[in-house]
Amino acid sequence: MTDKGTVTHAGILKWVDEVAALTKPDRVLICDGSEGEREQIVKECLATGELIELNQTRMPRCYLHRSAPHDVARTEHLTYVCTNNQDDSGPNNNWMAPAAAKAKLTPLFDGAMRGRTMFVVPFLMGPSGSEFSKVGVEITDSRYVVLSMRIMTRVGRVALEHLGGSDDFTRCLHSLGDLSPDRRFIMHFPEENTVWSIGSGYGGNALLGKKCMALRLASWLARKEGWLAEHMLILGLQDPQNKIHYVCGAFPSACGKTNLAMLVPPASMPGWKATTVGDDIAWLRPAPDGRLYAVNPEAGFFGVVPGTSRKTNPTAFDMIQHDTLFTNVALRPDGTPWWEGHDDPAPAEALDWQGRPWTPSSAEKAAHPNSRFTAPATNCATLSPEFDNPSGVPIEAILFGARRQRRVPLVYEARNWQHGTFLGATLSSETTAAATGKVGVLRRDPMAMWPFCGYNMGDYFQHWLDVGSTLTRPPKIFRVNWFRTGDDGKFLWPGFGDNLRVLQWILERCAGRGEFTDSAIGHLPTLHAIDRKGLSMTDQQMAALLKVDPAEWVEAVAGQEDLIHMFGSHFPAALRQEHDELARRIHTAITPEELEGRDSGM
Ligand code: GTP
Ligand code: SPV
Ligand code: MN
Repeated sequence: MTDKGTVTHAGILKWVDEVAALTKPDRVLICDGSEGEREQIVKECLATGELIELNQTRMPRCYLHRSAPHDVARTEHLTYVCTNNQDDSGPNNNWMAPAAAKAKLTPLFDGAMRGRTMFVVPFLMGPSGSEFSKVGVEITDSRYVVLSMRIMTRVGRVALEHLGGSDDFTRCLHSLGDLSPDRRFIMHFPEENTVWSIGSGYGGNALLGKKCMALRLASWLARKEGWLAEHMLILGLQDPQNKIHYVCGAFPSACGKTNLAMLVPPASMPGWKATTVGDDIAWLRPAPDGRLYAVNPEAGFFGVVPGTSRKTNPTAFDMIQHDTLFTNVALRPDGTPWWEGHDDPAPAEALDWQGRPWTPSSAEKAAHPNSRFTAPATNCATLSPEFDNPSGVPIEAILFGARRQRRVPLVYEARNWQHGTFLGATLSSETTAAATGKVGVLRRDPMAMWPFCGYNMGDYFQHWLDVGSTLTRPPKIFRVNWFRTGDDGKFLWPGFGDNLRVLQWILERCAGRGEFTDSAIGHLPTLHAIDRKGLSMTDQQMAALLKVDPAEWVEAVAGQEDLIHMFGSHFPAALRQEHDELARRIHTAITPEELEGRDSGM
């Protein structure tokens, strides 16, 4: 039985019929995005156990979803970019020939939706009426995915109207399959504007508008069309003179994008106001005025829950008190959620993320470290008035940030766009729980896009250089690190709202002010350039945060050779020059004795 709703688009209907013939669902429902539809799907989820109702008096329309225990994060080793020519996907992606990938997955999709409903979700990435925006249609057998897509994207009529009679929509096919990691694949076909994902219900694997379409496929398209699809937050900052500035920041997964996007200025910085445009993805286009403009293609926030509190991120904390889906958090007896880093102390008893009894003496964490909230952007109190602006916002600065306990200073500035591209290309970060695998291991993550670039990253670096050369007023580029630690293992920088102090220096630099020294690695703030008013931080502590130890950087330079070799002839000559220049400056700054006994590293 097919309920076509109001859809008349022949291309969509034809594809729906083809998928239904393969997956053999009991029922097909084409979603319209209405409130009644949401209520109906929630009701079904409560009946099947896909959702648990949270305390509706205190947290209206909030629900808890518990995933399968082995389906809690992105699985990068099961994620493929399937291009006809392997070189096009690059050493940064797993590759399979498109025909081989389809031959592998077709039997897995065959009959996969038997006994289930097949939902068809037309969605729009980007503001309605924007030349940036793209339409996708996700077919899924997961109600949780439908409810999440309704929050994370603009669903229903708005998407169909944007599409009109065009056949230019991304075909996003998703099934939970049997949820076994042995039969889990996330396959991208950039040459066919198509994604096939089976075996996972987790965010980045299953909400196909997000990482699959808005980053991997969009980055491929962006290269063809002369723009950039990036893993970036977009933040508006109103200074005490009431001038509004926009900055973007690329930080790897679980490295602070959502928190920076919702920054609350410290009390000692009156007159500053922060607004949120996006927390995870930015589509950036050169405009006729020579500047780079950004839109957030998403309509909601899929954020890391642990560590979210009234102290660290009050905006997010308030936002998730209503209309929010929680995934894999703990449940208190009063029907409210709890997690590590919550303002409330650990409850005497609770159910952990898998629904097992938990007490503070339990060995395991109550909430999964990658537990998530899914909340609509319109519930964010700091949402920028420009959020829906079809032209986007002009970007003054781009930040590359990562989790680095050692070596990397709090902030430094690239000398120009080419040097900034080099800083992005050589980014590396300690791994987090957002992807399966070991946590805390240093790995390369150029531009925070390693898991998300849908083509050869050597070509991607060149594309960055090419886009920069079209800009007459390019953003300034900075590297930041909130996560440097002292000898005691504690963070040296307070982070969160106090990151505005660093942003203030960044905006000063954009205006041609702000004190700096030209260090071997780039422009470094002088000891007093970053405002510490209201912070109890000594000169020694600030010096430790800003320290550039040439001996430590020798290791970094040596490690970059691996990156350069990995991309062979695809690695841009201009970035190799930047590498040589860094090596030259570092070696000038170091004594021969210091050079001995150093290994290569990142
Ligand atoms: P994804 O959604 O995975 O892309 O992550 P994200 O980059 O948006 O990271 P998020 O802002 O959710 O932060 C991840 C974790 O880092 C949370 O536990 C935060 O509390 C913590 N965090 C964020 N900003 C800071 C900071 O400035 N300092 C410190 N010490 N921790 C931070
Ligand atoms: C990330 O891992 O960078 C996320 C979460 O933003 S997911 O959408 O699952 O990729
Ligand atoms: Mn992310």
